[in-house]
Amino acid sequence: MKTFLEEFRQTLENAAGRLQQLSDEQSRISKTPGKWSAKQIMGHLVDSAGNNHQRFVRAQFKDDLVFPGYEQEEWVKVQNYETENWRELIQLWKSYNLHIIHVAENIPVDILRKKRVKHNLHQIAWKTIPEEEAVTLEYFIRDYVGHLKNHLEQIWSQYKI
Ligand code: NI
Repeated sequence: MKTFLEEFRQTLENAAGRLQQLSDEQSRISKTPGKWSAKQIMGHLVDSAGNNHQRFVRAQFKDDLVFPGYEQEEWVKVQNYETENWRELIQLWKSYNLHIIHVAENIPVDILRKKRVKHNLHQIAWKTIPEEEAVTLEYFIRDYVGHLKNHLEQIWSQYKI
């Protein structure tokens, strides 16, 4: 987990630099009609960070991994991410994730690895796990990072940066 989090920190640093290559105007405009722009994708990743930060803390005070989902498309819409300042959005995303790394580093290994029989990762995970299969908090954290990286890939391929 330690190496994994170190690599995640590197991903954040590299991605933040790469994202800065886009201007405020470029990041506002989607290259694929009907798909999220870079600003909207980063906004979605801020929403994901906020929700998952809560989950990673709360998971330490209970036995299950059952958490509320959130209406992802609606969240992006009502927050009007396309009018937010691009550089500040990148900064917020990076800082929030650095804090999540800090949170994850402070979770005792027995809690990370504890088998959770009751969960709803068949609904809220990026790579879902069947309801009848036990899961761990470590899996859920890795899944969170997988989702984040997947959306970064979307930006790289959409904007050719
Ligand atoms: Ni997503």
